[in-house]
Amino acid sequence: MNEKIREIVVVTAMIAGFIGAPVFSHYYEAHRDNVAVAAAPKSGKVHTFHLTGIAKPGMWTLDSVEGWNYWWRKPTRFSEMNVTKGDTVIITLTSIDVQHSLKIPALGIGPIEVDPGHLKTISFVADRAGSFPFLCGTVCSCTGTGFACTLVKKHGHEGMTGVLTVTEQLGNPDVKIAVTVSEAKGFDPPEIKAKVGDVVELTVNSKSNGVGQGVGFCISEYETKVDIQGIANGDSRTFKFRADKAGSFSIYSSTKAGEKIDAAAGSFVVGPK
Ligand SMILES: [Cu+2]
Repeated sequence: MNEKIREIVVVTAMIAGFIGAPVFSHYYEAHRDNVAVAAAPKSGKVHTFHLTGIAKPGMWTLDSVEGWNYWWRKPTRFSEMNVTKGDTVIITLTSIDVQHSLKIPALGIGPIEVDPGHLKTISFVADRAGSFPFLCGTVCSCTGTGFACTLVKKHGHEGMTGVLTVTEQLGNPDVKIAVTVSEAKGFDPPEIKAKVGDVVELTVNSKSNGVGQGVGFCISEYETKVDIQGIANGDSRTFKFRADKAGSFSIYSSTKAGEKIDAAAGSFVVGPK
């Protein structure tokens, strides 16, 4: 009889352990933002993004992936962070497999490396408007044939990309402009126009991958207001800004895109009201 009770106690303890560990892990994941928010400087709204890096398929996801639910839960790719200029952005990073790192080159952020089982927090104020790519800065250094290496080699960190868009709070556009960037024609049309005070809705279509990072669109003296970077061939990106300064400004690609596009020039002419 005694033995039976002992057996029941042991089995119960084992079951409690098996259930308790994932429940605790889930509770921990759900409560970690309180810690992150408290650590951030505050200005404007606070956005918290919990990014989990996954090598297969290469992606950052907002889904709560804790290893034990990886196989039945298909994580959703996360590739767009949208915030308003002046907002505070908090990004927590975790990894479920190999080391990943987050980089936002245009803002000088990263690479912030994160190992599986660890948590890293980044916070910054989005004080520059534009559309900036983010990516995983980890380069595959696998030379072996282990499980993790096979995953990374097959799917890689290069799929772990997305765009952070920082916009100003602006109303309906006064003028809509579309520009196509290509090797053959540079910026087409080469001259775009607005009037002082106009809210400009700009759509940039890319017809080139440049030197692998896509093309960019930036206006001199408007660098902190409109800077659209890393637009891949075939993609287009729409961005709004206010033309608050009169004059003639040059247009250039803020993403290094090879000789022809780097040398291409356009102009943005802002006339009086
Ligand atoms: Cu990675």
